[in-house]
Amino acid sequence: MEEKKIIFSGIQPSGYFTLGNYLGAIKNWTKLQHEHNCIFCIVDMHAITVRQEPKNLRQRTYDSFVQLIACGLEPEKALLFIQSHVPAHAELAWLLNCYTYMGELNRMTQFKDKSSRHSENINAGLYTYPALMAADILLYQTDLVPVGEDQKQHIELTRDIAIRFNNLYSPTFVVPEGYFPKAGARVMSLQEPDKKMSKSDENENAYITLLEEPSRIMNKVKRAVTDSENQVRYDIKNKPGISNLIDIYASITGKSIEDIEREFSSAGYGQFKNAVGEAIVETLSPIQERFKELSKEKGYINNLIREGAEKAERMSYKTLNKVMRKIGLYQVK
Ligand code: AQP
Repeated sequence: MEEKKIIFSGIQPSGYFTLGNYLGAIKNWTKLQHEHNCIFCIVDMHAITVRQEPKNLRQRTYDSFVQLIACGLEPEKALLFIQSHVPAHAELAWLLNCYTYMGELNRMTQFKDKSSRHSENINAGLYTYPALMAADILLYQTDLVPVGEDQKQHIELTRDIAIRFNNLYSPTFVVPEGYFPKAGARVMSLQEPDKKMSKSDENENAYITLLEEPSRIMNKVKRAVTDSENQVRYDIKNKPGISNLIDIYASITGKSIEDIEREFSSAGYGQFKNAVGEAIVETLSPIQERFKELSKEKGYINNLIREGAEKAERMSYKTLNKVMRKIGLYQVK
């Protein structure tokens, strides 16, 4: 029998989860939890690399946990926890910082992108974000990291750090691989379709959140930037807006791009956008219902949060102790 793989992935509570987060990450996680040993983490320490309002961050972190369960993650199957509750993440991140080169960090496009968007706060945490991400992944001896394509570069760096450490000392970390979904890997902004959809975009019309009301969803899709051809045809280079909507529709319905083009060959953009909007609403409605019910159960949710952290702590300290020993940090036996 094939051995179960260890899967790790994280998500930031830096805003409310978007359709991009769902199609690129969470939806996949709900499938993977049945086949593998899955660990999913709300990475609040990553979120503070950009200034957050404390009250909002606190609420969003709780809501993020509830949303993951509402989306179908089962705490009996997958380990769910909040990053800052497990100190080994910060501890290993410091150690790995000493094995990560500035030249490597300088090349990270997410750093370039976020530092240009937050020029008033280009902090060291934003710069060393990939070392914390490497720590998140390597602590659990992860085999696979399911992420959207935007994270490819960070996964490569995590692999390089793991290989470097293993070569310097002796095999310590499993060298993880990225695992990218075929559909939904890169959901683009509805307003600037050459940029990815982001939960922290200043323009609210650029993204759809999982908790958004149906009428707002329909409106946002209607307003999505397209082109003047009025022909539902996939062409990322010349028709990025409509191609993005086709991608979203394909990812939700499971239909192929060719089938969608055929189905809407005589329809205009208005009719197609209507179908896309309705498909999104239909997918999100049951999630919203469950979210409403679950968020009232604060005692139950807080217990799950506590249990997740305890389990993650036990697992992560095994790796952390090994790393400290290999580096030569003095330990009392
Ligand atoms: N637009 C996207 N399309 C597909 N996948 C996406 N992901 C994010 N945006 C898209 C995937 O969602 C997971 C969690 O991402 P994250 O919250 O850790 O950080 P992020 O990638 O920086 O997401 P956002 O929404 O863009 O957050 P902000 O605005 O705070 O930077 C990852 O697997 C990611 O690939």
